[in-house]
Amino acid sequence: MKYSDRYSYAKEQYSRFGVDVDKAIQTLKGISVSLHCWQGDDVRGFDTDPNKPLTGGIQTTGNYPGRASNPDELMQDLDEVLKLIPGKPKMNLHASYAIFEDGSWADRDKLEPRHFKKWVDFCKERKLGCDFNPTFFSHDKCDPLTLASPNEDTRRFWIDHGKACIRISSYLADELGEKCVMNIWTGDGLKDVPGDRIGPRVRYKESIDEILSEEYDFKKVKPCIESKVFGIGVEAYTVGSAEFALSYAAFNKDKCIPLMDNGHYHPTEVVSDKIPALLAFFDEIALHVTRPIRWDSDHVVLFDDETREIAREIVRCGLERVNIALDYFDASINRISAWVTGYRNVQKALLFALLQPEAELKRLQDEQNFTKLMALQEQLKVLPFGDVWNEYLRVCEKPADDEWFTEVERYEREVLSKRG
Ligand code: RNT
Ligand code: ZN
Repeated sequence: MKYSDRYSYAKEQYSRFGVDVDKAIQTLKGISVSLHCWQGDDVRGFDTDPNKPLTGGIQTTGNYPGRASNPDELMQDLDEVLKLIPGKPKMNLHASYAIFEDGSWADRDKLEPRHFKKWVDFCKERKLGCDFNPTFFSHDKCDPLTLASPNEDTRRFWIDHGKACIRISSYLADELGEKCVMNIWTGDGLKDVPGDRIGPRVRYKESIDEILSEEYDFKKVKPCIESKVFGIGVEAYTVGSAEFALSYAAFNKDKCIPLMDNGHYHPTEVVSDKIPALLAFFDEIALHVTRPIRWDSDHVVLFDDETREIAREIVRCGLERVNIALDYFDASINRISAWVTGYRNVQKALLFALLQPEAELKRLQDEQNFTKLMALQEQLKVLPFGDVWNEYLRVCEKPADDEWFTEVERYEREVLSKRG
């Protein structure tokens, strides 16, 4: 069957359920999804010794060759990724990716917008917005706590880092003309049974208060508070737990928004269900989309049930209310492929969600016709989705699923395998 015939057939199938396929494709083209720079170099960054251990309870595993080890390599890899992903990507940087030109190194409490000038140029040339993250890990000043530290000197250093990052986020938003989502996450916690649980939390709260006292326009800079259940080495106690982070965001709605990472909950909890729970109270939220296997393992995002369900809730609750970012790091496979696979799968999940006859499903639920609700949802799963996905890629002028991998193989041969 000819390609265009396949698409016409798919369109017809979806229209039987009242779904406008062309409209879904147009909508998807405009949904911004943040591409995390840290997949390219195993979260090492450029501001300190790249061989130091990754701290904060997160971990990359694997030693696949070709890791980017300087700004030029990382940007070159990002360009390769940008060639292969459809949609509207936005960059997502960590403060540790500051670029120091002419030996002008600055510690994290002293970072300035100019240290991100090269990234701004990179984004401008590619018409990308940019999100940002203070980096509260992999640094000598983690004692090992940061914003929750009982040591005033440590805490001050990290507050100053947070404030510097607000200024950098404002700069990114102004320069690029798109809002900058700035996520506050620390790995602060304890390995074993605490002697004091409230002290660190009060200090953490006061530290965030101070960071957010830095001036910024909340329409342009969106500070987020990311919660977590536990990390490696901090199994017994996490300062920024779910209740802490949510309460902070709820009590400071005019200054920040909550961020949920779907690797940061107990394994039977699902973020898809938490999205509408939060959106009953918050105007806006942010997400880190990842894939946890038994723990916050940050595997590459797949086109799986929960990713689809997360996408469906984003679409149902309002695309403009959810800031979507990727957050995973796999060092055991080709890193370009990891980036591309995850990004394309989030796009796929969003397309799948946009192709659901949501009004009809809602009506069946409200009429308590649960029998048909189940039957219909099962029917929808096997509609010719792949043909719509192919059409989307064609419209975006991006390689089909059976084309992009050959390009990644070429890049590995010609570029990655030559890196020292
Ligand atoms: C860690 C958090 C955090 C980091 C990134 C690098 O568990 O998910 O968001 O992954 O900031
Ligand atoms: Zn995260």
